[in-house]
Amino acid sequence: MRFTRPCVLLCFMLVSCVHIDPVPVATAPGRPRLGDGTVLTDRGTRLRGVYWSLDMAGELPDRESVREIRDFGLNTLHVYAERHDSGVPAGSYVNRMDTIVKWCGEDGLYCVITIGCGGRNGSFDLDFARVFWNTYAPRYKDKPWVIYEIYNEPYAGWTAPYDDKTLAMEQEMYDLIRRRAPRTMFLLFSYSGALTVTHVRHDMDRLKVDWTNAAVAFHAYGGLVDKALPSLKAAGITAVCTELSISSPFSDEQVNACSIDTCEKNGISWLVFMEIKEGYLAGWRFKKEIDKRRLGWQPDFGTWPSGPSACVPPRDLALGRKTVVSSVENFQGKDLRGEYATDGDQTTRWGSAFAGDQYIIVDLGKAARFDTIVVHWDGQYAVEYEVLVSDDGERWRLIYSEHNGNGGDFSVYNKERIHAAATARSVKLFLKKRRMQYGFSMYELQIFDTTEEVLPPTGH
Ligand SMILES: [Ca+2]
Repeated sequence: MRFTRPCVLLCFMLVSCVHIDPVPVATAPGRPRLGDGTVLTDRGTRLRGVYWSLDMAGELPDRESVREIRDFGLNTLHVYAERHDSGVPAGSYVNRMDTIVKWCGEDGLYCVITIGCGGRNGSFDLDFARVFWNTYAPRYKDKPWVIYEIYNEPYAGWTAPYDDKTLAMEQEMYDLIRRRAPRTMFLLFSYSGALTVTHVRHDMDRLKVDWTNAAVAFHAYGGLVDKALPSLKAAGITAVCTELSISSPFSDEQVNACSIDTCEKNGISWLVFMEIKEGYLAGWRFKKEIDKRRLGWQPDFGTWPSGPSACVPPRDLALGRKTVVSSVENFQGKDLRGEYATDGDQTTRWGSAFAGDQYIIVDLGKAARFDTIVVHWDGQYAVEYEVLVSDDGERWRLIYSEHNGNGGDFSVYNKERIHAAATARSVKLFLKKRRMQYGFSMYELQIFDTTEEVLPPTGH
């Protein structure tokens, strides 16, 4: 077709005025499938994603935040659609959920939909779940890019095996979803804690489920996936990590890069517990952390990040350093020595005498800058403590006080992150008040400089 000159001019003016998106238009993904022990895209690649919490305030993400997901090597949006503890009836956000599903399709993204728990993780509401899945299961049954995840962390035991009541809920929701969305891929359990093959098998065997288009969801907290994933794979259990992050030493960065590395090396699809907000994926957190830890994978869209994954963990300045403590508990004939808190072994611990006012001092060998201390407590954490530093081991200066410690939400993660910055040679935790009558006890005391640049690896 030939254009007349005015038409060409008009077209030129229009094009000049509108924003031109440089990313090619995506097509909606087809049905995911199982393969290699995980859920794969229709192209055979792994799911990799981030999340949006519609459940918390009922707000849509901004359109651009969804669109930019694929610019960061990702292909999935994990949506906590609604929650049972908000007083908002199930199904209330259906119009907003429609919008998110539509955007995902337009952007070539998979969309994993689940029920959030708000502030009540470790519980579920059966009536809420019934209404929720009766609303949503049929609604997106013909949207092949939508995946259903029955319920986020529904059980306060956090890991397998679940109790009878929770398994009954999983079974009922499985039956409901299968009936109303026969072809939709979906995920069960959403375990939070450490997994063992025996316990996961126990739960799987208790349910009547066709595992040819369903898989086990788990969350990779505490570095526990390192051991669990190879054994799950070896046992032929198909699994997807639907959250990883918070137990990173740098928990507020919400990217546990080394857990991503573990998932990549084991060929498991993964979703980071990192909300999409303007700028999060770009300069501020995701990209920075992935680059810093030298992670890579073959992205579905674009060219970042590329290359093999080779996670460089944060450097623990306390690891293997001389450690002095005020007292040592003898537990079942064995001394729980101070050095066990800095040996890098999560199974060994320091335990103090059964009294308040105890200390642990780590000599870093030379003056070093740090800004983060991570304590991996045993059940007996300090409610009140101080952090002091010294350059000569004699004169101490206070850099941090805690009067209401909770072990860092001990019941779930048992890691307490302390924001305490200094440049000094020795670090002392003066533990004043105990949670219970026993001694203070910690598995590991780690000290980090989160601003430290990761140097390129030398050699091979
Ligand atoms: Ca230890």
